Amino acid sequence: MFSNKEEFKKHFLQKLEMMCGKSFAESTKEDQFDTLGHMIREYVSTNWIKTNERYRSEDQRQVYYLSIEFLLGRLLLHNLINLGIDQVVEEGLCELGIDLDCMTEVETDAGLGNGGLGRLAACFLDSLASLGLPGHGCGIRYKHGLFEQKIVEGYQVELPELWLRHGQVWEVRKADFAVEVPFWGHVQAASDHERLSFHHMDAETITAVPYDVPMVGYHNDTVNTLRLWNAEPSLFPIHKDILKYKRETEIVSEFLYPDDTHDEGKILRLKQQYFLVCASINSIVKRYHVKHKDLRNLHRHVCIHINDTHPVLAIPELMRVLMDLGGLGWDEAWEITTQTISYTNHTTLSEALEKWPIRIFQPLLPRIYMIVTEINERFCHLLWERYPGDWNRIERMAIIAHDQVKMAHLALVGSFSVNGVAALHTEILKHREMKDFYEVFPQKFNNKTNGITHRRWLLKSNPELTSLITEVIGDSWVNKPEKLKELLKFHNDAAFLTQLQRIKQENKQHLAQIIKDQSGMIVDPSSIFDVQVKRLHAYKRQLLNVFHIMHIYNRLKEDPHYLFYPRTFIFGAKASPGYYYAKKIIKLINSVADKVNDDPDVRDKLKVVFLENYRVSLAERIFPAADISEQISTASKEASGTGNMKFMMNGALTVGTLDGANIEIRDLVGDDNIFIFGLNADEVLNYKGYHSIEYFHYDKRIRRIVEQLTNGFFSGVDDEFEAIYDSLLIENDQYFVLRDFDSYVQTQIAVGQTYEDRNKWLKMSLTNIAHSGYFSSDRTINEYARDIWKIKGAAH
Ligand code: 26Q
Repeated sequence: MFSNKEEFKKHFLQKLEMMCGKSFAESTKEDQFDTLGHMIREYVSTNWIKTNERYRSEDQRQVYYLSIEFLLGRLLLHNLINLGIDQVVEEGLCELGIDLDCMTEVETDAGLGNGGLGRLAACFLDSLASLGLPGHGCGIRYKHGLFEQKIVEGYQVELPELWLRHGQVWEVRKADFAVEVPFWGHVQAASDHERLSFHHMDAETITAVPYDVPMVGYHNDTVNTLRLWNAEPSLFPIHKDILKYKRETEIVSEFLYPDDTHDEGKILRLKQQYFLVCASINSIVKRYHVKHKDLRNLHRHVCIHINDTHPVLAIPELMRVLMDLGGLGWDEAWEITTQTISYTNHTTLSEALEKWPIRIFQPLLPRIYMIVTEINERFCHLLWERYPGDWNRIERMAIIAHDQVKMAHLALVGSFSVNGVAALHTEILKHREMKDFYEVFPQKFNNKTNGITHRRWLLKSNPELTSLITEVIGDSWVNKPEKLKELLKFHNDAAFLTQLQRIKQENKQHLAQIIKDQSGMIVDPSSIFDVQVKRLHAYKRQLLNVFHIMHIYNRLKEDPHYLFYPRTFIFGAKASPGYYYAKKIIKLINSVADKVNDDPDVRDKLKVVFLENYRVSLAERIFPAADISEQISTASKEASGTGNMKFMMNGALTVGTLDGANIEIRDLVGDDNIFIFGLNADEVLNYKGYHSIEYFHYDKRIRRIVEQLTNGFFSGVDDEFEAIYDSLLIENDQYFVLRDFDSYVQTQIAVGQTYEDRNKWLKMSLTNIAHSGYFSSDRTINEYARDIWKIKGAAH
């Protein structure tokens, strides 16, 4: 249907009139976007059906990736590229007077996620489809994704986000596959045919209706599925108050991570988790039954992967389905469940480990709670046999203890594979955070270093660099990104390095324009673009970056002739709405920006930009334009990071600690092609006797900066930064900001000096691009497929 641009134009115009009831001349940009979107969806339908038929006929093991987040971003250009019709469409539209780039801007990001974990899930779906692997996503169709961020007078303001305005074009509602999800009520035991059975009585049910989104593989005719569940009232509500029931039902898929500081919010979050899990498991089992009768073989045909612990109720839910619906006994059901479920851990921060109070869990999910209790009892029994008398250990490891259900323990016990997301992270899990469990289940633990899809983060976001690479090494790297290494032979090729520089410069000009459009600020594209974009968290240490900027500012004020290569510091970050400290850091960044950008003494050397509403589509503009990638978390705290890989792939150099996947970046490019500073993980984890106050007393630079937080340096905001001040001096700076300050400043001096040797810089940049193929999520997914899921791609 799209084989040439004439055909495309004809179809497009016909479709537009049919869909919108308007002539082309009357149509809006939105009409045109909807038309193209629907054409694409129809175009992929044939292959979508064929892919499903193929999986059924080949009877391949299917993987289901359960995740509470999928941070997809925009899909229009992504789909066009993967289908291989981007050029035909671009040319066809151009002849109609439509600019494809402008059209892509109409689409609102599908922001069904917060950050790394959600974007990883989206990259994985792209790799699964592009490798022709039978892997599908299961998630929630939040009506509102992550909030839209506005900065008003330096403060973050959150606005509700409405992605469905334009997201609807990609989804297909499948009402006939709806699943009933039971909550509340009580469990009745009955004995039939000498077997004890359990019945969930007086439950309130919510209907989960699937909306399927096609996941289009790259040039391979594979179309997998992302199934997003929408919460709707059941047909026969037992409630008298129908409006209340409708409201309580629909809210389950209304917001991503609603506030959990109150019990009401907590119940809602747990409801969401069970809603996702129950709907997904039941639809997986239903699909299994199309071809297979005996549930005893489920694990041979199905793998269910849980993305962190948020979907961990998949374990008791599968037990429930196997026993209560399938009639299997406990031991058989447990064997199958623990061979079906695999689990990825994304954090070692103890505050991020999920625990649910029994008083919330038990009434909401009475049958699931019973099953978790039984899992816990059997597990504690096993521990007792292995460690007789070691009550402390059993108390530490129990799934239920101190009136709480520990979700990570449930995941560790009920899965056959547990993986961390970078080498260091996995080692920390094995030898520290999950040491007790590693001792009992060493065979379960493995590492799968994260990756990113080079199709979105290079092909789509940096078409100029993509063309240059293809020009010099051919296009086989697109399917085998490891081949980017062939670029190393251009290390001494002056003409190639000049091209590389030209492309970076153009990308910086694009970003400068975006900055101007967003804030009115003029930044100089020949300055160093030094970028930190990621969620705002104390452990990610945006504060260290800010302190460095304040230091440079102070230095320039003291000595206007201080030799300093002009820099533009760029930030993008959303803070969780209830995270007070993180919001103060945003205010601080903006206060520093006001101070610095307004000061004629430093104006030509220093600029600070806070880009509002950091999200996938903005990230696609930022990574290609960066010179410096800030990856400065306190060592041992960042599980992996994935932004670090996106920067590297686009030729930015990393300034980073030896944390997460930074270590693997360093191992690949070597110490000469990365700027490493600060304490390492061992030093952080075993630090004895840190007294931040000493750094305040003995380092004049630090004292001055810390005092500036509260001494009126920022006009009109005297007590604004007290919490930051206190975190450093009263709470003893738990993220070692002051401890790493000097090392960071020294390293930044080296960065500035290196940049002045442009040839050297470009070679370093090239080395980074050349080694970035390892971080393609195709490599990561191939490892999951080989080691965990035991699945193979289809031969074409
Ligand atoms: C926990 C308890 C209660 C409610 C919510 C949560 C919660 C929510 C979201 C805990 C964690 C998350 C998200 C974690 C996340 O995004 N982690 C990041 O995952 C990336 C992909 O593996 C890594 O690269 C990052 O290092 C890691 O921070």
